[in-house]
Amino acid sequence: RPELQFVGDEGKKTLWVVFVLMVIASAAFAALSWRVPVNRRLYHVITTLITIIAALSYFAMATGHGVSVHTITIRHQHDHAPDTFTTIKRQVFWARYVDWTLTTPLLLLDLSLLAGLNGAHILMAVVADVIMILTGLFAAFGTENTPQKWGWYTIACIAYLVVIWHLAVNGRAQARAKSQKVASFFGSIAGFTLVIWTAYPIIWGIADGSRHLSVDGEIIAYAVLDVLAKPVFGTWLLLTHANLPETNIDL
Ligand code: RET
Repeated sequence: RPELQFVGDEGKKTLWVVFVLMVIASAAFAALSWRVPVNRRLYHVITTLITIIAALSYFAMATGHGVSVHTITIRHQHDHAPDTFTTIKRQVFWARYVDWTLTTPLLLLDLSLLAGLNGAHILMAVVADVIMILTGLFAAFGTENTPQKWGWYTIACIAYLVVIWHLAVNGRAQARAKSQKVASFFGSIAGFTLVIWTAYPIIWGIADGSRHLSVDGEIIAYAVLDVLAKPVFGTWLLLTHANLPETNIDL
């Protein structure tokens, strides 16, 4: 009989709560955009899209979509007896990867515009970011405990380092060239982002990767990170931007 690793009541409730928070954040960010002229709304538009996409993904997950069940067979070798096998069936929420493929580039765009990164650096950071998420998806769909799975994970981590390099090194230098105030705000919000984003591969390793964390535990851990990375990040960015004319982007 397979061991079942499925979402429980706690997990379902969490998915609905985050869905509601993402809807509220989207409405609040849209409302904030009406307080500035249309040509000053770029950060508002990007940030609102981020929480709208997250709301859609959470709605899918809360209603039981965007998830598939993976069967993992683990082989146990014994010295003086034939091998035995145990089977795990675990839900994998692939809707997250659809969300992340779209929202992490948008989050990077927010940070890149804030720093004043040039087009080539933005493009390279975004491409590395998409590679990170899609190779992470390949890793999540490696249903056996095979080396390939952790190979994909390693490639995703390298892509993540490329993203960090573009934002941390080039982003910081560009922000400094803009003004001291922009540099200090970029340092704070990019530092916050770095800490939150780095928690994702750690949770992935404990949950999707090695299955030490239950499906509900995984949902709750990602829920906390998602709220920090999107609504909290967005509120901080938009409110600070309102008082920092050097961050204006004219469209
Ligand atoms: C994966 C697994 C493979 C290794 C790495 C990962 C990184 C994921 C990140 C996700 C960030 C998500 C955000 C969502 C917004 O709410 C794909 C988990 C490095 C950094 C910010």
